[in-house]
Amino acid sequence: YKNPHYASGRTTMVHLFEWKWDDIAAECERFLGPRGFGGIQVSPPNENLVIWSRNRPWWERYQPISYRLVTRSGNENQFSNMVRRCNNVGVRIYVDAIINHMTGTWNENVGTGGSTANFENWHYPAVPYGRNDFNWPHCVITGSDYNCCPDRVRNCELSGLKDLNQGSDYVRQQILNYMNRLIDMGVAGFRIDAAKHMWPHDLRVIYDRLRNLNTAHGFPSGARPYIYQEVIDLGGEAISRNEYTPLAAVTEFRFGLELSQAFQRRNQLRWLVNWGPQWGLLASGDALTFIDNHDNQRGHGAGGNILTYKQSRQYKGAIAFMLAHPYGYPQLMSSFAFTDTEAGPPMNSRGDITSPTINADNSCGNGWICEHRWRQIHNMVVFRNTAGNGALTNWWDNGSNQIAFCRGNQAFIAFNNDAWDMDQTLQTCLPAGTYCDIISGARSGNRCTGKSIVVGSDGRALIIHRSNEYDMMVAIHRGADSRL
Ligand code: ARE
Ligand code: CA
Repeated sequence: YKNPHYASGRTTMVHLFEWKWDDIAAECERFLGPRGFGGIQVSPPNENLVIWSRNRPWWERYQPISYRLVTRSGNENQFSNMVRRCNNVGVRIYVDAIINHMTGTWNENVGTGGSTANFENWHYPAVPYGRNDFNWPHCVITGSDYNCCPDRVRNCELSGLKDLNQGSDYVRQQILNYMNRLIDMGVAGFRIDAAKHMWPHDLRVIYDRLRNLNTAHGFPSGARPYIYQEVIDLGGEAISRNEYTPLAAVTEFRFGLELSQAFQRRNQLRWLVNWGPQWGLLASGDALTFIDNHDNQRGHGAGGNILTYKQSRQYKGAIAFMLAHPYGYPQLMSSFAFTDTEAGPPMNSRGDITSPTINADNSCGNGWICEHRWRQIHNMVVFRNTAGNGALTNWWDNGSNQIAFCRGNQAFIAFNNDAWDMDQTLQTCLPAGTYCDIISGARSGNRCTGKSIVVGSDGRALIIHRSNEYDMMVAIHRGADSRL
């Protein structure tokens, strides 16, 4: 369950938060496929409670009312169409699966597909679930439970959301019907929402009864879904991420926290020389890595001082480090703009999500940030694909916030997060030639639209990087996108 089954040569997924299925299909064909993205995490595709009393917040999608595939992102046809079109251009789909709970009690009770529920009786007729399918006696998780009481974290309600009993064979079967239907449609795996709130032995039973990936969508025969479990473990709680790594991959929340610190100069970049398990991170193959996610970018979930699109210079630095460094399986965040942390995606007065527009410079409009379309970010996806399994070599640092390293004989990157200029001749590991920096620009025909870097026959290059430049890094690699 730890292999994302990316198409060959691809390495990176993006969370297209709250995007519509038709827009995602188009984005696969016009941008993500051609530019080497490996996959997409989509918002939960199953029916959720409509919450007009809070003006359709983003978090209504974490309140399931049934497993019918009808949401503001689209219907079942649109979903399966998207999966097919994305797979056709080499981009995999990963579903955010909410299987810990159903919607909490609320003053509204109609779902995005028209289903209703009788909350007081734990009755969800569109599944159907009834009283016996939930954990008893009824209880609600409190903050201190995370420190003392694993059984309460697993068997009580997370923020009042009705807590399903995954020990029940009937409940397991409903969950499996939902997930297996998605596998048949061609999805490549799942994010398991709130995995910490479910017993590892129950999850194991569910994972082991999932079907193999659909070979008609280009997966090898016998391929198991990629599963990354949302377990927030910043250390010191009663439940450890290590209880979940024997099952499948885990979201590594310490990764974005530490890099956010370092790129905000709360820690020197030179200490990243041994980035990985020596920092207390999971084994590389177990870790789904990211800087920000849809929760902590707005102060939900793990919190912490997390970099987001709002501090773009430092954010791009942290993302570039994530993508340049061999550790982990990276996921990019692609956001809609927000100031109100509860606000949902751009929508019209009927509550329909409005699509991103695409500007001439490739950026998005209409309220969508599309970090994945920022040149500094999508060019680094190509950098990572080019670096492949190449080892990290030629580490250099100035004893402060200037660092540089190579990946195999394929790629080289240098960062200057100091308040003074960088002026160094560095060993690059690349063949002699002129390379276009893929951060300040790109290669265009026989010239570079940004900086160019000359590598000598000894593999060394003069790297001059001012502290006041627009971005804090330069990156070059073999391959047509960078080498002249
Ligand atoms: C909303 C309202 C609540 C209301 C509830 C029920 O905000 O006030 O009581 O609905 O009506 C998201 C939002 C929630 C929202 C929920 C349902 O973040 O605010 O509740 O949707 O609409 C814990 C979990 C972790 C979870 C985070 C948010 O362990 O799994 O809390 N993250 C996932 C998703 C969220 C989603 C849910 C789960 C629910 O990514 O987007 O919630 O499906 C310590 C612990 C962490 C704990 C954290 C916060 O750090 O280590 O484990 O995270 O505190 O409590
Ligand atoms: Ca639970």
